[in-house]
Amino acid sequence: MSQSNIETNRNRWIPAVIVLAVVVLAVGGYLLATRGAQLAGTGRAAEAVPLTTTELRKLPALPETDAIKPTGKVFERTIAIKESRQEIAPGVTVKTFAFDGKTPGPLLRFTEGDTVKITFKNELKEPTAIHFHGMHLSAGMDGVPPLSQNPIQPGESFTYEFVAPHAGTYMYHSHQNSIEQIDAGMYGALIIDPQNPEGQPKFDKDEVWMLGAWTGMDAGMDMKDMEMDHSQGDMGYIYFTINGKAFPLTMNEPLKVKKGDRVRLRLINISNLVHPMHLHGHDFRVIAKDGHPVKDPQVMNTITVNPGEIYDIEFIADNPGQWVFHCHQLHHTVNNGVEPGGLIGVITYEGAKPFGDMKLLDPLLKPAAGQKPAEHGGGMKMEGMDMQGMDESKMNMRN
Ligand SMILES: [Cu+2]
Repeated sequence: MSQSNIETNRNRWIPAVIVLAVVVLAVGGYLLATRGAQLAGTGRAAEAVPLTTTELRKLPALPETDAIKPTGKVFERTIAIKESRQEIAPGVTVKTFAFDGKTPGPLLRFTEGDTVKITFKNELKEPTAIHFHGMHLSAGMDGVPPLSQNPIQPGESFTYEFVAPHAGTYMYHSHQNSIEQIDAGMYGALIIDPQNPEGQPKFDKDEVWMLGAWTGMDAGMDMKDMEMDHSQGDMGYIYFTINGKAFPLTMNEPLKVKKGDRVRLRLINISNLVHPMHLHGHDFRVIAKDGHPVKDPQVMNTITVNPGEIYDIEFIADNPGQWVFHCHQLHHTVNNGVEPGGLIGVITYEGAKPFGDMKLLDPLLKPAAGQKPAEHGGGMKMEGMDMQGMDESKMNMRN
């Protein structure tokens, strides 16, 4: 084909392209105009729709406590620390070290100025000590052997006694052989309520989510002698729990709300991992960190909770349905490598139905009988990995 023929052909095409463009614009314009008329007909085009966060941003910050008077009331509690067993993920039951047999342990809740006496009975085969995380106590009550006390020996008890300091969300946990005892489940939440109700907001819901991580091993196993497969987990952690349960077990205890509820959720990270917690369908405000009110609460929908950090968040339940609030470190939303699992909490509105078929979760709820936790989906997942050029004999999947 000569150069002039190409030019001629191109010239023939130009009018056709112009006609096509005009047709596309005309049809598109007609559709937009029709849609606009439909919206105008319902009045929706003219109406300004308020942001969902408008009401949330109007709420005042939590008041600060300046001084605390002793109330004269006594809060007394005895808690046994003992070996127990807990199902942390469907079909995965591990030996735990637990407060009164459960992880997390009982929620301890009292008021600023109360005289508090908490006795821990050590029924384990090893020494322990309990630390009240974030609370200003006298040094002898801090639970850190040997700086603040001698370890509580097996069969012995120790009573921590103090006047409850300022209001907030806290936790208690082992501070002896911590990595092993905390990983075995030795932790619980603690709430101190303000003694002066003036200016305190009223919440329709007030709940605690304690974030934990598990190796899937029984408590008390000597890790050094174990041949552990760390390939899938994060630092050897392969199960991730909210209040001691991984998704889909978390669905048995969802955060239940009604439309219009003002919800306070206290997030406590006792795991050794960072969890960016992301809420669907709502924004929230951080109203307190580590037991201290935040002066100008920030509206957001993802909060990164570091190990040992505690955030109180609030949101208005203004979007009915069933929603997830999950860690966005997606290695933490699995049960031993199988998704979905782990740190997925569920918020469910009264009367709300799921839009999909919940039977899809059935396979996750019924792991094969006789499977040991370490065998669940074990080994390295290779899908999506480009193995070309890799010398398999040099790959060390175990450490
Ligand atoms: Cu996480």
